[in-house]
Amino acid sequence: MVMVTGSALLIEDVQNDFCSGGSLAVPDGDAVVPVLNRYIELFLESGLPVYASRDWHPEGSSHFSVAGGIWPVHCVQGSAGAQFHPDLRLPDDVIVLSKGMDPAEDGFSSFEAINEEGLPFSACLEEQRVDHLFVGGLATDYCVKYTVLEALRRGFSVTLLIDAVRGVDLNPGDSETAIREMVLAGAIVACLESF
Ligand code: VGL
Ligand code: ZN
Repeated sequence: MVMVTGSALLIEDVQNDFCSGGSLAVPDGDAVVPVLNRYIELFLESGLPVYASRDWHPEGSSHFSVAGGIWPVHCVQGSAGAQFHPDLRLPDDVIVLSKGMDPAEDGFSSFEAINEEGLPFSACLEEQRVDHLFVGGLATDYCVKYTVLEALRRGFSVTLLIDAVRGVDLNPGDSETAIREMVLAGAIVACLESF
C-alpha cells in the first residue's frame, strides 16, 4: 500500500460511549485503539492529514429512543461519553470533526461534519487536496459505512482499514453485510500489514 500525496486518514467516532462501559458500547470496540494509534503515526510521519470525527449530539436529539429514534442516549455534546477514548493518541495536528448536531438528523456520514472553525469536511478535503481516504473506527455498520459510501459517491478513492473497524451488529451479520456493500461500491480493503 502506498500512501502518496492526496491520501488522508479518517478515524470515525472512537469515543467513550462506543467503547466498553459506554452507553452504546460496540462489541470489542476498544480493540481499534492500538491499531489506529499505529495508523496515526504512519500518516503523520508521512506528512499526511489525519481527521478524527466525533458523534456530537444535542441532548434532545430525535436520534435517541427517548425522542423517537432507536439509540440509547450517547455522545451528548460536552459529556464524558462524548470524549475520545483516553488511549487514542491524537496529536494537536489531528483535525477534529463534529457531526450529529442537527437534532432532527442521525448524522451518520462524516460528510455532514464540520471542523473546529465550522468548515465542512468536504471543504477541508478540497483545501488539503485529499482524493483518497483511509477509514477506520466505529461503527462499521453505521458511521463507517455511511461515510465510505458517500465518499465513493463523491468520487474519492477509499481504503477500508479492516483491522481498525468494529460494528454494532444490532442484527447478527450487519457488519459483514456493510463490508460487502462498501467493497461492492468500490472500497479497497487493507490492514496494517499492507503498509
Ligand atoms: C453511530 C449509532 C448511532 C456511529 C452513531 O458512530 O456509527 N452509530 N450513532
Ligand atoms: Zn449517534
